[in-house]
Amino acid sequence: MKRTIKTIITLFTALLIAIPAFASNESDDIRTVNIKGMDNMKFDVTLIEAEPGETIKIVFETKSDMPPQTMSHNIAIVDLGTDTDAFAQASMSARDNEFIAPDYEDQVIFNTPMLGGGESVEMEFTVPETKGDYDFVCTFPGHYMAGMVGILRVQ
Ligand SMILES: [Cu+2]
Repeated sequence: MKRTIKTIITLFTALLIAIPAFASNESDDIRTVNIKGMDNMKFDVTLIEAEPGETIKIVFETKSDMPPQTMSHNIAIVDLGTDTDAFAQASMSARDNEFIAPDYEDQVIFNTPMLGGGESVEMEFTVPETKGDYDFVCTFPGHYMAGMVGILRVQ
């Protein structure tokens, strides 16, 4: 009887160790895409290639020593057919909504929060099934106009 209890406890302990290990192995299958927003108002990566329906982990970081109200960045990926110029223009004045214009929210398929220097975020994103070139932009005022843009290429 004593041995049975010990066996059960051993099995239970083994299970407790095994479950998190399995879970972490699974998340390792997700491809990580690292992107930084720089002081020159550019992304260090301007082309992300992905497969339709793929899940990717976007790790985004703002590299800056400036105060956040002067230099912050985000990533907003817009759907195919979106007027990216108009979206970026409208978002400049949407400070209360993380600089995402409410009128365009349904055309934003992914966005990070606005991050100041030294801040970073990890977010999973399911790539659309429809192939094409999706624009991604930083919507901090002036940055899109300065060329803070890139393409998510789904093929
Ligand atoms: Cu920016």
